Amino acid sequence: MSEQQIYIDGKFYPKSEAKISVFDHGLLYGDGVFEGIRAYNGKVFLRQEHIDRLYEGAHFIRLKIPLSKAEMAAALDESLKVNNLENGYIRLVVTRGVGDLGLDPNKCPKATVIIIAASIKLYPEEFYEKGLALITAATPAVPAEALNPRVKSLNYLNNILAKMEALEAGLVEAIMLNHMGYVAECTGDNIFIINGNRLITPPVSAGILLGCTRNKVMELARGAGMEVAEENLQRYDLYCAQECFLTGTAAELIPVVKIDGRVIGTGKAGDKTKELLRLFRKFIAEY
Ligand code: PXG
Repeated sequence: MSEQQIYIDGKFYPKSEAKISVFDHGLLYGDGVFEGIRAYNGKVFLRQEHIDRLYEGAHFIRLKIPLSKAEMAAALDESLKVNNLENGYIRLVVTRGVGDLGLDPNKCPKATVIIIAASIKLYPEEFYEKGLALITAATPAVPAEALNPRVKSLNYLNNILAKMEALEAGLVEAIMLNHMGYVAECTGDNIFIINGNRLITPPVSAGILLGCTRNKVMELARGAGMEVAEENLQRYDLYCAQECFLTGTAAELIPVVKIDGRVIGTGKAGDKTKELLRLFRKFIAEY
């Protein structure tokens, strides 16, 4: 197999030659935005949704992306093609670009655009059948007033600290609460509960990333006749929920059966959760 080809600023480089400057402010300051995107059956999944979120986040941090949205879409497609990938994972990164050793973003004349298309290591099927156990992290979510988590920025340290707590506990994900004590999201996934016919997830005002998977699952649930609500949740609501699950690009939709050592619902993947997973996988297959 030929070497993986990485897109940097309009050109493809073999992985071993794909390098950026040590003066790039993405590295020096975490100044930039990114997306994690899936490809299924040779198509970039939710391509427009990811591009729209990237450009909105870039706008918020006053970063001009040197490509039109259409050009970016074409670059994503090209990255799949060049790497002969049908199914995989695409990391799209836009940094402030090369500057000097000060914070001043005006010293960075041009943003750096990087696209890495790779194969993806899937979560074991067991997670989907048996469900995950989670803990609530002691590390709180970054307040929206500081750096709004709606921006998928290159500053993920806070989430990484919470992820370490999960790993320390032998788990793969942790729930992050906001500064009010309400549930925000997990380190790389959004969270949902189900009670009766109601699907409930924290609102954007809780300080979350508006997940592309989250939005699609809410749409599918409405289509299936469920009532969908965005409401602030306390840990109480999680502990007493009938069903719970996570959504994310990598995870797709994974049932949650234990939180902080407490059994959620029946302790098995919930029926409504399984139905939503089925609908989501059907949507992917027909995409
Ligand atoms: N919250 C956070 C903080 C995230 O980083 C999500 C929610 C889910 O959003 P999407 O749009 O993916 O439904 C994310 C996304 C990885 C990885 O490599 C993480 C994400 C996406 C892709 C890969 O761990 N996080």
